[in-house]
Amino acid sequence: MVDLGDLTKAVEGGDRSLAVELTREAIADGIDPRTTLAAMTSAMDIVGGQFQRSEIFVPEMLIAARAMKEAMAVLEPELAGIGVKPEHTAILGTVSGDLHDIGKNLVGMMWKGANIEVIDLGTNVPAARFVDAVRDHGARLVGISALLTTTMVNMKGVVDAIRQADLGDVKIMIGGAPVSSEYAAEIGADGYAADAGAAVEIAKQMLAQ
Ligand code: B1M
Repeated sequence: MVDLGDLTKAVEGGDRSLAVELTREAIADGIDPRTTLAAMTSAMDIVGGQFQRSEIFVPEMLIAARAMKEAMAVLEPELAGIGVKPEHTAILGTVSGDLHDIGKNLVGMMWKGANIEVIDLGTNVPAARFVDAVRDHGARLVGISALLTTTMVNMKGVVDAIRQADLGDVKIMIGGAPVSSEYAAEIGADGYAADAGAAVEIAKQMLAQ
C-alpha cells in the first residue's frame, strides 16, 4: 500500500516522476482520490509557507508546482469519476498595459495546488475582459497582478468595473511588487498578497467568507 506521506514529500521536493508514480499506485490501491488530492495540496501548503519564510525561492516553488500539475493530470479523471470538481473558480490576469507574468503564473500554480480552478486571462488584460470572465465562469475570486508603477493605476478600473457589473459577492485580490495592502484598500480591492504563498492563504480566507 502506497504511503501518501511519500507523495506529499515527492510533490514538495518537485520529484515529478515519483509524484506521478505514487499517484498511480494510490489509484491502483483504491485510495479515495480526495485523500490523494489532500496529500498533494498539503505539499503545496508546505511549499507556500517555505516560500513566504524565504526558505525556498522561485525555482523550487516552480518545480514543486510542476510536480503537482503532472500528478494532478493523473488524478483528475479519478476525481471527475466520483463527481469531485474544484470548489471555487478564480479569474487571474495581469492588468492592462503590463506584460509581466512570472509572478502571476506562480500565483496561478499555487491556487491550482489549493484545488481552485484558475481561468488565466494572461497579460495586458482590459477591465471588461475580467468582468466577462467573472460572469462567464461564475467566479467568486479575481486576482489582478501589476509590476509597473505606470500600470498599477489600471487596477482601480478593474475593481470599479467588477463592482459596477453587479456580479454578486466577488472577492478581489491584488499583488505585484509596486502594490500594497494600503493600495488595495485605496482602490476598493478586498485584499493584497505579497507573494504566491500568501496568495493561497488569503484566497482561502476570502472564499471562506
Ligand atoms: Co520589467 N520591470 N519591464 N520586464 N521586469 C521590472 C518590474 C522593474 C522593477 C525593473 C527595474 O527597473 N528594476 C521595472 C519596473 C519599474 C517600476 O515601474 N517601478 C520594469 C520595467 C521598467 C519594464 C519595462 C518598462 C522596461 C522597458 O521596456 N523600458 C518593460 C515593460 C513592459 C510591459 O509590461 N509593458 C519591461 C519588460 C520586461 C520583460 C518583458 C523583459 C520581462 C517580463 C517577462 C515576463 O514576465 N514574462 C521583465 C522582467 C522579467 C522584469 C523583472 C526583472 C523581474 C520580474 C519578475 O518576474 N520577478 C523586474 C525586476 C525585478 O523584479 N527584479 C522588472 C519574479 C516574480 C516571481 O516576482 O513578479 O514580483 P513578482 O511576483 C511575486 C510577487 O510580486 C507576488 O507573487 C509573486 C511571487 O512571489 N505577486 C502576486 C505578483 N502578482 C501577484 C498577484 C497576486 C498576489 C501576489 O494576487 C492576484
